Amino acid sequence: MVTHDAAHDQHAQAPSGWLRAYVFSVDHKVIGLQYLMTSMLFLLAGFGLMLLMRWQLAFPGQPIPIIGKLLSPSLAPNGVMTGEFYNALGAMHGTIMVFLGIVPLAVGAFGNYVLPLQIGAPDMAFPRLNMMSYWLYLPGGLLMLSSFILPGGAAQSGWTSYPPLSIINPGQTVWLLAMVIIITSSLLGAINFLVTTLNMRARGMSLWRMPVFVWAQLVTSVLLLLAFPPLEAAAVLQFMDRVAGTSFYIPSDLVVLGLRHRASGGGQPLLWQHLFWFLAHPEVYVLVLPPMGIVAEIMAANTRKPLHGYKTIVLGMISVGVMSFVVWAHHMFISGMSPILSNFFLVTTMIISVPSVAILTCLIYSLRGGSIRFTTPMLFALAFLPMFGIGGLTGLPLGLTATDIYLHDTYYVIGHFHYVVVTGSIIGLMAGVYHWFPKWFGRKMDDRLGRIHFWGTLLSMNGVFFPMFIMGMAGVSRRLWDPTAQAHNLTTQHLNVVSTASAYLLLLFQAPFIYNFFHSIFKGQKSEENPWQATTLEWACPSPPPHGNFEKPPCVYREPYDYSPRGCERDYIPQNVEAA
Ligand code: HEM
Ligand SMILES: [Cu+2]
Repeated sequence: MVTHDAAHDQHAQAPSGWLRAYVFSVDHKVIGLQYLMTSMLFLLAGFGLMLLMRWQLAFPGQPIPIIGKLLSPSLAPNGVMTGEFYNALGAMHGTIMVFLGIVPLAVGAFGNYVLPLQIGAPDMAFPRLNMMSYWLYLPGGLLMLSSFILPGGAAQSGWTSYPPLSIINPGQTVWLLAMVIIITSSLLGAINFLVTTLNMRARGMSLWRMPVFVWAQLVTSVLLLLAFPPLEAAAVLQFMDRVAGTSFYIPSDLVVLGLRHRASGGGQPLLWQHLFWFLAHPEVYVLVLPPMGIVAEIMAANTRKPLHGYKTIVLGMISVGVMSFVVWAHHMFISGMSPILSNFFLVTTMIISVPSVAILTCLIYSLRGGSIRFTTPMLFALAFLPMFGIGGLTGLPLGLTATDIYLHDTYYVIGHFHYVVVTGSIIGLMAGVYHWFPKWFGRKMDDRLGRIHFWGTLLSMNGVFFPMFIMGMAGVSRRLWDPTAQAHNLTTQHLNVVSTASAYLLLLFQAPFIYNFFHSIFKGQKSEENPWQATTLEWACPSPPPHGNFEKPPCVYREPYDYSPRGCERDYIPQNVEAA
């Protein structure tokens, strides 16, 4: 592999100068950590917006304590948030969490730092492109956030931005601009991951010897590369509808506040829905495949046995990826599509759940006969299995047209996808932080604080999201500013209080994590190269790895998870070790 060795030579020289080393770095590890810090801050910001919304939902019409006084009277007169502000919080919460929180954390942070190490590469294939990806993400994200203080305020049309609402609501123009920047950043990253994985693998690292996490990133990159361009194009068209008088999405004779919309003429609101969901369904797998990969790595290292069904898991991920492009209209069953079409999407949706269940079954089966180490990352990885299971299974009634007609746009949907992305993805990503922290910083996080964080987080997350299933089945709609305005919601209003109280509890239980994270960077127990006695290549270089990662290019001699091999005194053989 010529490219590989040439790249090692290029990287012998470490960058000089503080700015080149830490700010405009082209080193995948520095960029990974930049992504890590930034995306976690965005997650916290998105969480904060949600805490404000949860106050209004539990105690509609009552002033928000403390923060209510600080907000401008146009947003919250006398501390009570307006409906418009509620909508802006909702739209920005969803957008920030998905596009600025989880994707950059799962791909930008974990992918960037861990993937090159796991395939034995000295860096990414295109280091400058990598730097550019981060330096588009940060300004794009800040632009998105700054819309709160720009004229017109933040977008108010949900993270889905359906027209015609999105064409007439204020704030949307900045949202569209920021989205175009963020999508471009993701595309640059996706190309880089793809080329790196295919071209930069160490000698002996055949595709079937790649760790599951690398496969997950590879499939994710393909999804990003194929799904994001349609949304980017769609966003440009919506932008034109707002600023250039075009009418791609505006129907004829649209009347707004009693006046005929000036640009209305033959546009199709449904076109946006198709383009949006063509991205957004594959996107849910972008959110969930990397955490699945992380969980697989952690389970192998903490059960001390090879993963059950490595190839099934990989083929499962590939089939989920392929299938994710033919299920998108299950989000649109009630948009008036023909029953022939809706039956098609019903069937594909049922089919896509098969590989997902296969992956989960393999992971659960991997526990059988293992000598399990209940470390903090392993606790998070274990919790991922049933929690993601609830998320996935509650998707089935949404994929069946008969039940979705009732459940669509209720709190049941909110419960469903939050189980997938919060108790699933975020729990999986947390597991990854505890697992790879020693590699990143050369020190371990505290186990006792980790356990407090784990149990508090798991219980309060369920407290936030489980009541939503009940509310949804009782008929409570999503995107409500004041649930008590409709009589039928009153029967479940107490559940909104439970959910809100759990959300504040969830905030409280992040304190041990935040303290542990920063404290351990400086004062944590020192960690050796391979603290978990794991087999994959990232553990075969120093912690943290130097510039260029490996002292000499590693060679791979075996499958990724050679744990408890027969006739060997150690219970693991790393991938780069030739003889047992
Ligand atoms: C695997 C990770 C998954 C994620 C991240 C996810 C995420 C989401 C999101 C964000 C929505 C809300 C869309 C909206 O704003 O209306 C949603 C709705 C939906 N999900 Fe999932 N989902 C996942 C898995 C599944 C599975 C496994 C199924 C079915 C087999 C499924 C079926 C649906 C359907 C049909 C809807 C539309 C419901 C409606 O609009 O009434 N999802 N999902
Ligand atoms: Cu979908």
